[in-house]
Amino acid sequence: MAAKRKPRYSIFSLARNSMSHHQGWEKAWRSPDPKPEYDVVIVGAGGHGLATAYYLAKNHGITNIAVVEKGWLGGGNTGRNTTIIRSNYLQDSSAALFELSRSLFETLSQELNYNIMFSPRGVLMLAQTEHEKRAWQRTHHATRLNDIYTEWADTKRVKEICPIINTDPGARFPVLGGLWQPRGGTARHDAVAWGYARAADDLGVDVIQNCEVLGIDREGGKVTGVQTTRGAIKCGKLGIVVAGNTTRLTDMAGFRMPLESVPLQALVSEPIKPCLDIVVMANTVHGYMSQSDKGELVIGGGTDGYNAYTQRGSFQHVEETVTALVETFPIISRLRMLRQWGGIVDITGDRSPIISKTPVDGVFVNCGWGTGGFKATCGSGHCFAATIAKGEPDAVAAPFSLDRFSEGRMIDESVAAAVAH
Ligand code: FAD
Ligand code: PYC
Repeated sequence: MAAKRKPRYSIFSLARNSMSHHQGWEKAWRSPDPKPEYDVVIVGAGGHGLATAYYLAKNHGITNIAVVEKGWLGGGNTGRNTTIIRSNYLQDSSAALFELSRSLFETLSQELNYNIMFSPRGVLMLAQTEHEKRAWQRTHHATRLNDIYTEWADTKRVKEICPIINTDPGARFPVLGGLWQPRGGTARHDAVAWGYARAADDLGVDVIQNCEVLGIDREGGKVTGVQTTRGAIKCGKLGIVVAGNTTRLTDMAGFRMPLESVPLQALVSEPIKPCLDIVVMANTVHGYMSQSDKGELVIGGGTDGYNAYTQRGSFQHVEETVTALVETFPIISRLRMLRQWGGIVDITGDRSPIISKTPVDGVFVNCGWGTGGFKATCGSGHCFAATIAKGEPDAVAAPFSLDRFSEGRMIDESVAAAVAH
């Protein structure tokens, strides 16, 4: 169902505004000052925080919500990722979560009345060692049992799907096949944040940028509010959705998290004519690629091997990634790289996220998405909203609680995480 909103522009107003340097264009969302008190405060206006606020308002009728953001909305990992969407995970609980999200992406433009440019162009995970082949074949069987459509592609089929791949059997890492998910793909990352922000704003949610949380107030083991750069805000419930900054926030609330924060980086090449119409991931050699609508090759590699908050990546990673990809895609060997950037990702021991209540009554966390949470934005928001509204995790979120680390109930997705870390 589309979010309830009045049409803002007619064909005439669009024509008039195109001549007037956009004067008089209505803002897509308001910029309110914080109110003294809200039912729910969400920290972090990335895709996950904004989606959570939207589903809280739409599915649970809770609209007295503030989403507070220290910078600009979508300026964290949401605006820094390489936009890959897939649900080819091994464990049943992950398959349920990531497939819920992938399927919500299919209709998200209609739901939000905002073009998020979902492009189900297909995602191919290459197998370049015998061991990797077995791991992906196992995942293929698991996804089929979970009713998620994937195919096992042999080398000939890989070449058909992706003609620019070097399938020479004499290569150092020969292509032995691949796991193909035709309904995976990409979406425009910042449009996802903007679409959720506008739809949440329409439902009465206050999205407050330039508002950093500096402290978390508690009384008798229960949250009472937050201290921010724009003053104190009281709240009944608090959702922490800040990706690589999670442990900084949970330190403020007085409990520890099983997370590490490390940089992950990506880069784009100069634009070239269309040559790659799928997403391809080569995990043994640590590189993956897709082609943007502008023609740039969007490329990423593994995480840096140290903790940091720099939102950059190390230079040797650029070199390693490109060197590795040139072996499998010789066509890119003469391309110049245009720019490179990084984000800080929060990684759990089992490479699965945390969607959970916490030791502080009224505080909920949504984190640990590591290198792979963009694809989960819709599903994560959907089930985190239910968890906050009901005070207990819903069926999809339940396996991802914090308790699993003390109970030893790991959800091992180190192969599906696909990016080495
Ligand atoms: P974010 O978008 O980071 O939002 C958190 C927000 O919290 C930020 O805007 C931040 O400013 C704010 N914040 C932090 N501290 C405070 C505070 N004290 N007060 C107020 N606000 C605060 N995933 C995929 O599925 N596919 C991919 O292809 C993919 N590629 C990636 C490539 C790179 C280079 C990187 C870095 C990540 C990639 N990811 C990918 C992972 C994905 O980007 C993240 O998992 C996802 O975007 C996390 O979204 P989020 O909303 O939780 O976090
Ligand atoms: O989760 O598919 C993914 C991914 C690709 C690159 C970074 N994360």
